[in-house]
Amino acid sequence: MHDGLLAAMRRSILDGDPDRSAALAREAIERGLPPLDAVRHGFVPGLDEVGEGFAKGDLFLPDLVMAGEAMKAATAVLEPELQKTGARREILGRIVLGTVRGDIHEIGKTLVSTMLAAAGFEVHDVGVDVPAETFADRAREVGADIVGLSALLTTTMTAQRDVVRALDRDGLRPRVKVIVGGAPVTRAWAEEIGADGYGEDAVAAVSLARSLVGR
Ligand code: B1M
Repeated sequence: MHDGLLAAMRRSILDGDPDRSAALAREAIERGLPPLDAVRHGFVPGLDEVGEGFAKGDLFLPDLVMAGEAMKAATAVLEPELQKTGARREILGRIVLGTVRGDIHEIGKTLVSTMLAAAGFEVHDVGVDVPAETFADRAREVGADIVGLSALLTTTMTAQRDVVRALDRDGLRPRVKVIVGGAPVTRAWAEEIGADGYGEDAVAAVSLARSLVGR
């Protein structure tokens, strides 16, 4: 039913066209396409294709940058709708969430942040390229139940372990739980570094966070 729209969304990312992707996001809302479907089945396939092209050497850094800009423009339009999907006032728990040091990928992290907030968590988004100590300091400051760590590069995954160690060193664990995610991250990696869970995507991250706070 929305095949044409989803294909146009994918195309807008491949073209790196933020005006078009934002317009298509608005069209999705008007036509009643669930915002998470627009992200998952419309825009993300475009990003995946750009990522594959980049890995093969068919596309270059500017293509990656423009695809990222187009994705950000679309998610900025969809974010308020994503928040509405589970709007509730009761706070399920406090989460400090960010992308680890050395890594500036923000789109997946921000999506996870939005979905957690929509589910009822108080989310303290500390941004991207965040040092381990900042996660620990912020977790102490806000009385976090969970620290969430995103990493998109095989070279920055190890920084997730640095955060687990920083939390251990500061005596915040095991009270503060750690969840990890991002394209190269696996359940086995989460276990290896002593994290409390791995979320494959934003929806899985929400179920995981709920189970860790007993909700
Ligand atoms: Co980058 N990049 N990038 N990039 N980039 C990847 C990740 C890559 C796979 C592309 C490729 O080569 N195929 C590759 C990594 C290879 C590797 O290490 N395995 C790569 C590379 C190499 C690089 C650079 C090194 C390129 C260079 O400079 N030569 C560079 C690194 C910069 C740095 O961080 N230091 C770089 C830069 C960039 C841009 C800045 C240009 C841009 C990001 C723009 C931005 O974020 N503002 C960018 C982009 C857009 C990508 C791709 C194409 C798309 C990433 C994305 O946003 N996906 C990506 C290829 C790809 O993933 N297909 C690629 C959509 C998003 C919704 O998915 O982020 O996976 P994702 O998040 C998902 C899940 O992973 C999960 O839930 C999210 C929603 O479902 N999740 C969690 C994420 N975090 C979670 C946390 C959780 C739980 C679940 O709990 C806490």
